[in-house]
Amino acid sequence: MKTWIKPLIALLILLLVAMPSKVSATTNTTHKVEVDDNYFEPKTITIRVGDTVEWENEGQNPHTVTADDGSFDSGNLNSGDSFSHTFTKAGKYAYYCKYHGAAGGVGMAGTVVVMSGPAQTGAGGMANHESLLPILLLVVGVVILYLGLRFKYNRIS
Ligand SMILES: [Cu+2]
Repeated sequence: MKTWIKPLIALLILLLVAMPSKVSATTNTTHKVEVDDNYFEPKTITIRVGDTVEWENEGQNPHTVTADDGSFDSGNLNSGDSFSHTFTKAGKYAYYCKYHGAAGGVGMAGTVVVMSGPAQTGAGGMANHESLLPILLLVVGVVILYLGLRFKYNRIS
């Protein structure tokens, strides 16, 4: 009895430790911003860290999506073209169209507000604990069973 229980416990503990930190609740979403002649709709969009913004030129004229701080630039977007950027840091990102606007919110311009995601990481952490709990209970159960059997075995011998 002892011989197979020990490796089993070792395996279960290994499983518990090696368990990948699970899909960290990848609720990252893609937000669409319409590029039109000559404005962005919505002008200001609020997203979370890790989210992506996709701009699509639904107008007739060419436009650009150019960050004031240079952190992203679509280059020329003809009618029907689109451009995506994923925001990995919280902050306020002002952008403009090179043809119809300028840095500082002049003319054809917009803003992406990126919030740090406490709700996101919180949900992820909870999911991790929920998925680990049954395994933890199983390990504890096996250990108790093992100790019980060993106690009984020792008393007999
Ligand atoms: Cu434009």
